[in-house]
Amino acid sequence: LQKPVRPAQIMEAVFQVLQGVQTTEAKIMVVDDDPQILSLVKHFLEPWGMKTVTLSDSDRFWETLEGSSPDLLILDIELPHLNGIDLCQVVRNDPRWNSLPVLFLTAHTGPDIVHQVFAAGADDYISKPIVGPELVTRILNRLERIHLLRNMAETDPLTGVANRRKSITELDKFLHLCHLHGQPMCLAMVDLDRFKQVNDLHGHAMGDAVLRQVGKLLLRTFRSEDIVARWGGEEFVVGMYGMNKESGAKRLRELLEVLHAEPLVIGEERLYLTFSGGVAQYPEDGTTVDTLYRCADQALYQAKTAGRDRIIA
Ligand code: GH3
Ligand code: MG
Ligand code: MG
Ligand code: MG
Ligand code: MG
Repeated sequence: LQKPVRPAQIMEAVFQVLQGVQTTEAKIMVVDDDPQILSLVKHFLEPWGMKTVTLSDSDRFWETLEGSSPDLLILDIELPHLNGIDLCQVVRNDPRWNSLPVLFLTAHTGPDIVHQVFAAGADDYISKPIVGPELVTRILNRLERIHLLRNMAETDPLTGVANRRKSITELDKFLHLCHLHGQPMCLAMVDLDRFKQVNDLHGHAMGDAVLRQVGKLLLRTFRSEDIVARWGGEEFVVGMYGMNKESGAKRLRELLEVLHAEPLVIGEERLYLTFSGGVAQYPEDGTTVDTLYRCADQALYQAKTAGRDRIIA
C-alpha cells in the first residue's frame, strides 16, 4: 500500500494543503519527555505560523490542555507516569475534548503499536525520527479536516453564529476555568419580543433576515472571547467569562438602547425590534450550564411578564 514519496512531492503536497487551511495560527500541544523532540517539533511548526505548547510529562497535562485549549494534540507513547495511549483514551472519553485531533509520535511502528494507537482514538501517527515535511503535512491535513467538520457541526446555518451544541461545549469550558481560577461567569438568555408578529406581518423571509441581523449585532456587541450562540428559534445565549451579571446585564441594556434609537434595516424595510433578557451568574445562581440556564430562563420569563423590552438579572 505504501508508495515511497520523494521530498519534492511532499513539499508540493504541503503547499496544496496549506492553501486550504484557514487557521494558520493553530495552537499545537506537544507532550514528549525528550526535550530534543520538543524543540524539533517547535522548530518545524513555527515557520508555518503554528504556536506550540510543550510539556515534558503527564503531570500538568489537564491544566495545560484546559489552559491552552489547543487545536491539535501530539502525544509521545512512552512518558513518565502515564503513557500516551492512556492519556489519549482519557481525552477521547471527555466530551469537552473528544473531537480534538490527536497525533502520536512513535519510534515503533509495528502492527501492534499502530493498532493500539488507533484503538485509543488517535487520528494519525508520525514515526520518529521526525521528518519535518511529513510532520507538517500530517498536521495541516488534520487541521483542515477538523476545521471543515467543526464549522458544519458548530455553526447555526441561518445566522452563522454558534449553535446550541457549540455553546454548551464552550460554556462547559468556561465553567471549568471559572472553577480553577475563582472567576465569575455571566450567562444571558436573549429572546426577541413578539417575533411571531414579524413573521406574520412581514413574512418568514423577513423574519430570517432579522435573525441574521440580530446574530451580527450580538457578535459586534460582545467581546470576541464571549460566547454568542443561537439557542433555538428566536432565542440567543451569551456567555461572558470573568463577568458578573450586573456587567452582563449592562451590556444587554446598552444594546436595547441602540435598538430603541435605530431600526434594523433590511432591504427597503425599517423595523423596530426589542428583546427581553434573563441573566444568571456563576457560582451564585448555579455551577453547571443546566442550572445557570434554568435560572437565566426564569429571569427571562419575568422580563416577559413584566412587559418585555427589559433585562432582569
Ligand atoms: P414573546 O415576546 O413572548 O417571546 O413572543 P414571540 O412571538 O417572540 O414568541 P413565540 O414563542 O410565541 O414565537 C416565536 C416565533 O419565532 C414563532 C416562530 O415562528 C418564530 N421562529 C422561530 N424560528 C424561526 C426561524 O428560524 N425563522 C423565522 N422566520 N421565524 C422563526
Ligand atoms: Mg518518550
Ligand atoms: Mg422564544
Ligand atoms: Mg416563547
Ligand atoms: Mg420571543
